Amino acid sequence: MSTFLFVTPTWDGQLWAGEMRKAAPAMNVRVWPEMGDPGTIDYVAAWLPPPDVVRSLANLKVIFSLGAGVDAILKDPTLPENVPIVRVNDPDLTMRMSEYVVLHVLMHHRQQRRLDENQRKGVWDSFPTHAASALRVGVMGLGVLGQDAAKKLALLGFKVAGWSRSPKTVEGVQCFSGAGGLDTFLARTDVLVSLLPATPETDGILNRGLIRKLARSGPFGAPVLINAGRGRQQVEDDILAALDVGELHAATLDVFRSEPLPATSPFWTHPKVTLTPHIAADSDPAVICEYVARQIADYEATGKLSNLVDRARGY
Ligand code: NDP
Ligand code: OXD
Repeated sequence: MSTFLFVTPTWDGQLWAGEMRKAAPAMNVRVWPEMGDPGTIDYVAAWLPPPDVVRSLANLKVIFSLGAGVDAILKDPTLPENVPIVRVNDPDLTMRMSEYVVLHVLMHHRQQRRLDENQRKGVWDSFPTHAASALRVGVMGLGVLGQDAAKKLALLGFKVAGWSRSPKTVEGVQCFSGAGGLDTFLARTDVLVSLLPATPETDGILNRGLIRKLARSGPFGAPVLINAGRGRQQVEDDILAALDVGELHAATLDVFRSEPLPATSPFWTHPKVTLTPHIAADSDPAVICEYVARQIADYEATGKLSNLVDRARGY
């Protein structure tokens, strides 16, 4: 019988363990810190593991992330080097992210915040609106999540482009890549959506310099920023300053440098900011445990794993 350990100090480990027992009834499931003999653990699911815990699992076969991002695991400086890391790539999570991106692009496009404010004040202002085809959306990160969101936006009629590290071909989406493609991508973008992973290269990428390279010829005269990637990508003072002087028209932010967002953050009350508490694409415990159980069954049958993390790239 294989043994599976949850090391998720900021999540409800018992809840996850319950779902894992349903998904893999033959598995012996434990929750850190009650892990028993570390040498008996075959598989671990980790999210912000304390240093040395994962390293102490001498016979570990696979490390699982319970989300699509792996920064919360790679942050552990003591992580064993030779154990593969598998991340989540599941239609449930992908659909949740696409719902979020489509919702917020549409919200800005249809000026819903302005309509809500008018309703609150009892103002009947039927201002002119524009077609989806008038808005150029640019998705940074054309991975599993970025590609799906980009395709769904294109189906709605938005002019969609994407930017990734390596060149891509995505139907209905104009693709740019690498440092060489970034400025052209930004210059044609009215609504910038970030679905990038947190890596040393993407740290602070959403800064004033980048914001100034975005298009200003769109329907709102200034660009909109939507970030559901990671907070580390944001230079938050730059975003606030850009909103204040009108270099940004509005922003939707799901992720922040510090989470939970401190009560003192100006983002809470900024009139041009819509914020959500890192819920763009929740990991559903039942769904993700089934995904992990499937991976383990495949691994034990064939020795193969899918959706492996490349530690050198950081995602
Ligand atoms: P993928 O690994 O599938 O895609 C990442 C994309 O980013 C790839 O297209 C990759 O390029 C691109 N990329 C990475 N580094 C760079 C760079 N330096 N320059 C340009 N492009 C780059 O990840 P997912 O789509 O599954 O997830 C993306 C991220 O979304 C996660 O890492 C996580 O941070 C975030 N997330 C947020 C959630 C939330 O609730 N807010 C929920 C789930 C995920 P290439 O294709 O060339 O490799
Ligand atoms: C993830 C997340 O990476 O929820 O899946 O942020």
